[in-house]
Amino acid sequence: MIAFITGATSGFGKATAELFAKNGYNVVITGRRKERLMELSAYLKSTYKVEVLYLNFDIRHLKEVEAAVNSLTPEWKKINVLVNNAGLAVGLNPIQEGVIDDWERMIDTNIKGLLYITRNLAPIMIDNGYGHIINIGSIAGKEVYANGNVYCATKHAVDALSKGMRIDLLQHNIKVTAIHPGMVETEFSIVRFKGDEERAKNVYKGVKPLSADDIAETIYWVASRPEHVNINDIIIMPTAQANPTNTLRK
Ligand code: NDP
Ligand code: 8X3
Repeated sequence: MIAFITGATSGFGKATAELFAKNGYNVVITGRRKERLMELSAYLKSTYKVEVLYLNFDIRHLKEVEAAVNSLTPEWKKINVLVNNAGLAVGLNPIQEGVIDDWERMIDTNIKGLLYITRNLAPIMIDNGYGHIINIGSIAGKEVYANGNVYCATKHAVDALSKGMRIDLLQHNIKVTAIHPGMVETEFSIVRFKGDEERAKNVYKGVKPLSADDIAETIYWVASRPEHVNINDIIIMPTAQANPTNTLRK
């Protein structure tokens, strides 16, 4: 069994790669930070005795995505599960003060990057006659909060694309699931606040957020349902969070 996980250098992606490896999957791990991919690859191989392929590329660049997918050998093309996880929020500004470069990074990564990967891997799954695409959306793809504007729009796009993919891939025996987490403590807020670790920590102050392992377990659970069962859509939140703006802080 093979799982192809984008954005495996940190957060959900890294935890998911480990959980699939622990369960005997060979894994393809991707991301821009090569050192981290190399470290994770060595760790997974030695700890779980599975095969690991790391592909170091920027998901925003179509040519890099194509080259990475074209480098897969026939054995590595037998992908059972694709986790479209790579993504980010950058900035938290009202629309009238939005930073165009931040918007482009989010749109290029969360929407176009996810599309580039899917466009290149779905035909391989179709040829194989099986596959499961698990898209990581967000509660920001179900609701909108102040200053979340463009990030929320990109995750609403992931929600819509997941529904569209499910229809288009139905005839090809390919499952499509979308998972929409609330607050999870990873490097997400550090990236959103451009390295301001203090501001990032404040996001989780007084709250017990979800962990990357909570999301990995959800992804693995979804992927391990019987052949005839598909989980279409999941919203998963910390107990202390009702929606993006109502959080119980102690
Ligand atoms: P992290 O910042 O910890 O991880 C993000 C991952 O995405 C990294 O591995 C990063 O790798 C990769 N990535 C980002 N940009 C690119 C790119 N251009 N090319 C390739 N890989 C890229 O965040 P999370 O684990 O929290 O986030 C994972 C997903 O979950 C994202 O889609 C995020 O929007 C979503 N999400 C997060 C929530 C949270 O509260 N944490 C809640 C809901 C959804 P590298 O930098 O090495 O390229
Ligand atoms: C991350 C969760 O609420 O910060 O997608 O948008 S939120």
